[in-house]
Amino acid sequence: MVQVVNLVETPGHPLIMDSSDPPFQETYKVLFKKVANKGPTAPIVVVKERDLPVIDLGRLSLGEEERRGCKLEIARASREWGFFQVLNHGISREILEKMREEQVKVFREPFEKKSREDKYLDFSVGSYRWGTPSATCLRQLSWSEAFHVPLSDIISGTRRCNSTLSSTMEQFAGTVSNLAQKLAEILAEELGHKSTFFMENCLPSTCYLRMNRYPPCPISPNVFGLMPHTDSDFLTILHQDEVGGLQLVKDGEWIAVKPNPDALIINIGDLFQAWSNDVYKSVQHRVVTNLKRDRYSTAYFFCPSYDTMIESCNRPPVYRSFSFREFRRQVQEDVQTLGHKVGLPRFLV
Ligand SMILES: O=C(O)CCC(=O)C(=O)O
Repeated sequence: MVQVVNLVETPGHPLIMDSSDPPFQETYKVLFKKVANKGPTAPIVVVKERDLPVIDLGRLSLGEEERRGCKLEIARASREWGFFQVLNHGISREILEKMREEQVKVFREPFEKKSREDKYLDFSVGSYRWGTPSATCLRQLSWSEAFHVPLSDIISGTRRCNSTLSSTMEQFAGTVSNLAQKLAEILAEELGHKSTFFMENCLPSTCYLRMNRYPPCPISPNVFGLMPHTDSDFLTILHQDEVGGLQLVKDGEWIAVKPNPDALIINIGDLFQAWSNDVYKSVQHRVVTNLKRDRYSTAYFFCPSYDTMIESCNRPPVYRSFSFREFRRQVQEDVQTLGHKVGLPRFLV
């Protein structure tokens, strides 16, 4: 494999990257130099590792009492943490492994090839992302690459792509979308709403699949793999590998999530926080880099169609109603003009 020596070196870490890695160091050399000139920066605060609530979804197929208990736990974790893990989630190990295998394969392709994703994979233009084009300081840089793919690109009927990767993605998304529907319905029901809203508005073709790769970062443990953010969806289902690095805010402090190979991670997104009138919490999360190891994760974003109106299910509403299109536009505008997402505070009544 072709190797290029990068431009900024730190003692003890000769910076070698291979041809599949995006050119982080060359592209962001001004940011790295700024930091090198300033001397050591304040480290990302050391965080405690904690287990997230773990919920066994197998209980949903047991008797009434078990089912009830399980639903209450899902709602409680969504109120108190905005994050939880699920076991016996119905996604087979085989599908998860196949998805990971395909993901590793595609990220191993040369950078030049990946960045022509529309020609090479037939994904929509802009699906392949890396770094943070708008970063003006190191803290705004995400040391990662991703394929952020609208599922309308790959689902049957409208299929534009015809590769093992896209059929694996389709299979993965098909099973994960059932889980997302089930969880959304439970969360609505626990707010007292037996709703067909999610079934009608969040179709497999309106959701997104994001394959993330976090290359080892030899520069500094202070570089984020993914900047702190909340998700702009109803809920996210995440499958991560054993490397670790995901952190989230709990009671005002950053905590690290201990990887659990049998579990999927669920988190509440901004749209559910608005829909539930602030009952369920969309919390900030981020990924920290690893000095030596690649890390992979796959996220399924449960989203409605762009015209869907998001209205609080309770009165008086905390947020004015808005369409998903409006929300996304505002997020994009804020990122471009301010360098960061503002999110729900823009929509307060
Ligand atoms: O990789 C992870 O653990 C988190 C991914 C994430 O937050 C995202 O893709 O938005």
